[in-house]
Amino acid sequence: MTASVSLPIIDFQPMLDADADAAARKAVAQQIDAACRQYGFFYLVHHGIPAELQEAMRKQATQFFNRSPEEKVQYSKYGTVRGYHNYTNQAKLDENLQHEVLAIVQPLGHHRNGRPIGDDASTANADVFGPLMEIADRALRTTIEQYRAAIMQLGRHMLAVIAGELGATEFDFEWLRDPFCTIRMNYYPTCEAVDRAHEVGLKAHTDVGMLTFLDQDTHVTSLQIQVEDANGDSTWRTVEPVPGSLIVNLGDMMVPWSNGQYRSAMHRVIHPHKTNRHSIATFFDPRFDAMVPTLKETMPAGEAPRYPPGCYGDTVLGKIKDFYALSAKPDATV
Ligand SMILES: O=C(O)CCC(=O)C(=O)O
Repeated sequence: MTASVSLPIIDFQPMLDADADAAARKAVAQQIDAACRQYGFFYLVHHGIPAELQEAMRKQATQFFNRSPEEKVQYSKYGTVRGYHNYTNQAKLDENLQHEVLAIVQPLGHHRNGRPIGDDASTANADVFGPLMEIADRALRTTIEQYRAAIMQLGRHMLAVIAGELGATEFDFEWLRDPFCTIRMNYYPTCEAVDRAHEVGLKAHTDVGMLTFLDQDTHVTSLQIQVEDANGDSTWRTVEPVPGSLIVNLGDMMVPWSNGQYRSAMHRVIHPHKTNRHSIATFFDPRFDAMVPTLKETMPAGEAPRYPPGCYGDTVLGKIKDFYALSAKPDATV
């Protein structure tokens, strides 16, 4: 059995409380900074996302995955990131462990008759992201929109805290204007409900962007992260659910931004359980075409950054096909 990791449980309340004293805020910022260095993962409690909104989002996810296969497949944009994917039926299973996903890529903000309007980076790369997704179900759509807005606000706040801890005195990053957001609603069926020749789960990966906020079911332990010991050797450890928390993890762009001080940790899901599991991963990422520089305060005087500046969108496009093992139409040879 895989041993579990004791990730720090960080209480964000002082950051949300106008009356909290400076010492309490500093203590929170220091805990976040230490967790970013050691694990690239931590639990966040009293994060300010209303419990009713989290509950509404979970309810929408559960209702969606409970729909019939015929209904869910209406949300498929085969061969692209956006929409519904059922890796349980996928021929090329080695590419990804068995699970189902509803991937919601922005834009979400403006709709007419349930259809998104407007243009952005994802529509400019529609061959990868897929055509804009119509979410006719009003409750699903509005819950996603509210949840996304709340997490984006938390993302900006968290990044400002982290930047301050890295020495930045100002937080108005050009590359963070119009952050790119994807939400992945994940569903892991029971191991009995699927072909036993394959494992239920999600393959090992790092996230591409800045910060991911993960809401996971609390009745089962399936998430694992790679931790490094003092010799630099890596081991997989399970992440026990902590009720009321969001898990925050750092994406790849945080490494060059912090000049290599922070970790973007590999993680995966192994779900050999007789009960199903839901999780909702929300990615708070830079503007799609932004070049994310190294934060100048992280560079010792006279030294160059350890990493060349990377364009977020190019990095995503490069990584996407590997990660998603994009689903082909069921009758196609994969
Ligand atoms: O289901 C989980 O706990 C992890 C989800 C995840 O890593 C992802 O959707 O990228």
